[in-house]
Amino acid sequence: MTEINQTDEWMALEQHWAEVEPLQMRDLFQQGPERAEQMSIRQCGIMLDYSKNRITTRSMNLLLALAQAVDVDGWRRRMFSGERLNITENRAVLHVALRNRSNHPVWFDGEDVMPGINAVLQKMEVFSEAVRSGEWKGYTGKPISNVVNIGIGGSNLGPLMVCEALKSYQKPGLNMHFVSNVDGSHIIDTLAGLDPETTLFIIASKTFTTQETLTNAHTARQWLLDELHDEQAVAHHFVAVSTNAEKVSEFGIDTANMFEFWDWVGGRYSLWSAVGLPIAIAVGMQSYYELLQGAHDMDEHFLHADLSENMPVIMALLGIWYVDFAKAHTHAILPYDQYLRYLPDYLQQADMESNGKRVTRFGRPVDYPTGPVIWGSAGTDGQHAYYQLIHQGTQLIPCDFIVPVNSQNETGDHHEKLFANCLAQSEALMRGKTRTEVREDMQQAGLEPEQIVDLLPHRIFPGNRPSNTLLLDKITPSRLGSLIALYEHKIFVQGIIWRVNSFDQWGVELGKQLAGVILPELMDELQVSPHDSSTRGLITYFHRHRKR
Ligand code: G6Q
Repeated sequence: MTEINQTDEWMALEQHWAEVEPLQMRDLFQQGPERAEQMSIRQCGIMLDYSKNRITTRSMNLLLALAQAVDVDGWRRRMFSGERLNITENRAVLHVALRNRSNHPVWFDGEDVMPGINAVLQKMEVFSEAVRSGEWKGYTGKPISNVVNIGIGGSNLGPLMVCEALKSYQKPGLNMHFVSNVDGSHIIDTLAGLDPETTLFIIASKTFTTQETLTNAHTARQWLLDELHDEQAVAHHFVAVSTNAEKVSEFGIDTANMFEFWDWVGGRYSLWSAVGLPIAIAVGMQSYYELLQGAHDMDEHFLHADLSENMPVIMALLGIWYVDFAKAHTHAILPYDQYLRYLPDYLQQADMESNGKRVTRFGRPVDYPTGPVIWGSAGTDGQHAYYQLIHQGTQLIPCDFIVPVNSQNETGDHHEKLFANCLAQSEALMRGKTRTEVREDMQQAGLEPEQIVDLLPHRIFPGNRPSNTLLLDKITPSRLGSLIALYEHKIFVQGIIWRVNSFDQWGVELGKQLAGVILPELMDELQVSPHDSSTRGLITYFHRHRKR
């Protein structure tokens, strides 16, 4: 098979970038008053304006030809029909079935997965309602007022991000906490001030073997027993979310208190499974179903819409355009909503773990860039920090601005100010500030001609810096579901074009193994295994300075 960067479609895009590179977006806007209208798409309550990108109509046509050449259409159908797309782990990729609110059968290995999914949803509903209503009691008969989710990576970031995003939907008096880091400070800080009698722990781990999670879980268990002095208390205060019943039972959690999911749910795609239990407890099952529904609506759009009118496909192609043709190395996610502050972290995992790959599905090294570095934070704070580099640095950094039209906390004119800042940034990045404009500004400010000459180069903004703007009427459970699914499918399409397996994570597995190798040597000075002189020296330093 011809490598993707040897295809006619790819080479046409390379040539086309050379034509587009000198074009200025501000000129394109002037020449085409309909540009914003033509380059916007509305779907599932999300409005994507992608007109502030360094593209022409021809760019989009050439990008779409690339999508057709790799058969995005066929691949999307293959994912939804339960094919084992995760070839290195021989697994299907069926997180879309978890939110299949149409409830049509989804077949995998000759079995409809929907009854199993519905049974777990039902169990989540019963349990979350019991906790929320106070019917579920702790060991001493008190209702639960604090829920601590212990998990890491995919078993943490999804529920953490969604619970925060839907903060205004949370039940007052029921506080959610998330512990992920094996640094003892995380769990110690979280437990400080909590009462074991009214605290529920959810131990979330797909494998139930992850060192960080199990260490934190054991510490939490001990903390509980130190106060309640009875092993029987564990059943009232611990539940597990996992695919590994044996390990859950070994830990001492009754499998009746285990919420199941399946190996065809990738960790980073698991918030739609029982890993979403903290979300259901925090916002109620009804809102959780709405979250699933929003994602399902986006799934339907992605699966059925023509590629040229397909929101995830368009976003994926724009990303490819910058990474592979404009040679951008990073992509910023900039939500203008305080409660979306964990979205950049969440998408960082979703994208970088999926497409941070260096060989194709066929095992051949790629010689074109794949997944970019994903980063960002909630606006407006970044404007007072790293936006400087986005405006005037030497790197091209495509940005996604995400902003709701209505706030979760309307107060005075805060929201108008927030919104204005968001739009002003994308406009400034696109327009820049020319030499003439900067000179006029300084003349008007009364600067001396010599000062103007000195300052001029520093105050010019080249502009032509691309961004997408995503508007939502409000961050509701359903809109949030659609937004997350939008990015999931964007990542999927990019993986198809780059011909990588977006569903494994051998780099993450390596980290899990390596920590296990060094740990015995830190616990016992006499345990020595071969290392490079740097690692050996660092271990020796640790022993010399460690106060036990
Ligand atoms: C996600 C990754 C990874 C995983 C964590 C936690 O796709 O596989 O982030 O979620 O390493 O793994 P467990 O859920 O098995 O503890």
